[in-house]
Amino acid sequence: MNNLFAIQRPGLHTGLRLTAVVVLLAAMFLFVVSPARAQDDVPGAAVASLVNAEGNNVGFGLFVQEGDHVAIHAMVYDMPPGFHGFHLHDVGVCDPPDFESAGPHYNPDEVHHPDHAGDFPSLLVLNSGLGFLSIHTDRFSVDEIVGDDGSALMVHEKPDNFANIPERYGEPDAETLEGGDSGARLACGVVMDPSAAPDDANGKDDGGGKDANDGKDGENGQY
Ligand SMILES: [Cu+2]
Repeated sequence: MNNLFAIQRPGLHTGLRLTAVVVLLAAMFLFVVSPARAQDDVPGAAVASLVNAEGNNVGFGLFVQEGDHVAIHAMVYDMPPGFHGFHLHDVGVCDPPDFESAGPHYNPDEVHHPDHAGDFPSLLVLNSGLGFLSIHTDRFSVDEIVGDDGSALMVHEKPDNFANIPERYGEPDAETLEGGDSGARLACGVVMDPSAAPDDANGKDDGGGKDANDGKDGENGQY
C-alpha cells in the first residue's frame, strides 16, 4: 500500500495500477461480506464503481449495512483537488457526460437539502488526485438503495454548501434548497448488489425500463 500513497502525478499508468488496487480491495471486501449475506438472506452490502464524463473509472464506493445504519467507504483517484459535493442520487443510471440520468438527490421523504436521505459529508480530494471518505448514515438501508430503480453515487464539481446560507445573504432559493450548489456532476456510480452482473456497471441494458426521461427531474446538473 506504500506505493498507493506515494503517487504524485495521476496518469494512465497510475490509473491502471489504482484500478488493480480497487479490484483487489473490492474482492477482499466481498470475501468478508459474503458469508453474512448468505446467513441473513438480505442485501448486506452494495458497491458502486465511479466513472467520469469520459467513461474512465475514477473510484468506487462500498455500502455496508451495520445494524440500523449503513457504513459507506469511498475512494477516488484522478479527481480535481479540493472539496466536492458527495451524494446518493435517486436513479441507478449513470449516462455520461452529464449524468443527468441519475436524477436529483435520493429524497424519499421529500424534504430540503441537506436533510435528503442521500446527502453526505463532502469529499476532500488531495493534491495527488486521491480522495478517501468513510461515513455512517442511518437515513436509508442498503436494501432500500438497491431496490426499485436503484440509486447512484455522485461526486460533484464544487463544494456543497448544505443550504447553509446566513440570513444576511437573504433566503436560500429553490436551487440551493434542492442541491446545495455543488455544480456539475464529475463522477457517477450505479449502486449495485455485489452479486449483480459486472457488465451492468453503468446501469444500461438492464431491461428495467429506466431512462433519462422517467420523470426524475435533475434539471441543469446543479444538484
Ligand atoms: Cu449530488
